[in-house]
Amino acid sequence: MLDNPYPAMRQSIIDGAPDTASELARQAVTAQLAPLDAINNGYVLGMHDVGEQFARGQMFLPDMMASAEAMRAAMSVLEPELKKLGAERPSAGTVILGTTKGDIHEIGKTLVGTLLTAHGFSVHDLGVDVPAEEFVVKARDLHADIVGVSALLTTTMRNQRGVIESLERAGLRFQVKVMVGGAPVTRAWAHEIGADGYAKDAMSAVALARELMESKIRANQNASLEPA
Ligand code: HCB
Repeated sequence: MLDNPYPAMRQSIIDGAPDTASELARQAVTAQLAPLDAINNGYVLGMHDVGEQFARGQMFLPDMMASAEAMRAAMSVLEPELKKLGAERPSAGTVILGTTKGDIHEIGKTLVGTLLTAHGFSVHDLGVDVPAEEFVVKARDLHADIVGVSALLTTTMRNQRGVIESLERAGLRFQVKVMVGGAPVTRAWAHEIGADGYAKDAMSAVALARELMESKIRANQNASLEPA
């Protein structure tokens, strides 16, 4: 493996080169490099470069798709390594995860799911383009603790509010915490729509999910101490 493999990992995403991306990931696994370091210091930086070049008109949709393919290739090598970390632990909580309706960006949402799994959460990934009602049905059926809603487009962010409103209408809001994320999402937006928290990346999502579980457990304990 290269002394510093991160620039090559980053470049493999910019180049939209799945074979190189997965080969570098395999080398990283063999060299026992922490998978999350490879993701955060290499591949994700490449994704950010791609986004910037696309915004400047220096890259086009097919390039962005090739980059996403390269990212998927790297993740297919690294994800099983990350998930191993969470195997055989008692569940830290049940999380329903999905990208909101109208939005097909999946890489960030999937990474959040992988890291939550790696940290002991039971994650049910609904995929992309998920209608609000589907979040609600799954949350009810699985007695979810947390619903995580991803949105990468300014036009689909408002559907995060729709998920919260649907949970309210179904009478589930008091028992399900909602966390939101995605490139255009901010803490202020999360606050405005009444979400319980915002996470800027996958590791922060794990920390947030733990906090939300603690506050849920505290609320349940307080409720059971109240006189009947
Ligand atoms: Co897409 N796209 N895209 N895209 N895309 C973005 C998002 C732009 C910002 C690029 C740009 O203009 N600079 C832009 C959105 C502009 C806007 O609305 N403000 C954009 C656009 C415009 C579009 C199309 C409309 C282009 C077109 O068709 N003309 C189109 C929309 C399709 C649709 O969804 N209906 C489109 C399509 C695509 C693909 C298909 C080519 C591809 C996605 C492939 C796939 O996911 N299978 C794609 C990609 C790859 C991107 C960029 C380059 C990268 C996204 C990514 O994977 N980032 C992106 C540029 C960018 O975001 N800077 C660009 C890496 C991951 C790791 O980060 O932010 O997704 P993340 O997730 C983080 C974080 O947000 C947080 O944790 C994650 C992990 O660290 N998080 C959560 C995410 N969800 C969370 C949920 C939680 O509960 C908690 C935390």
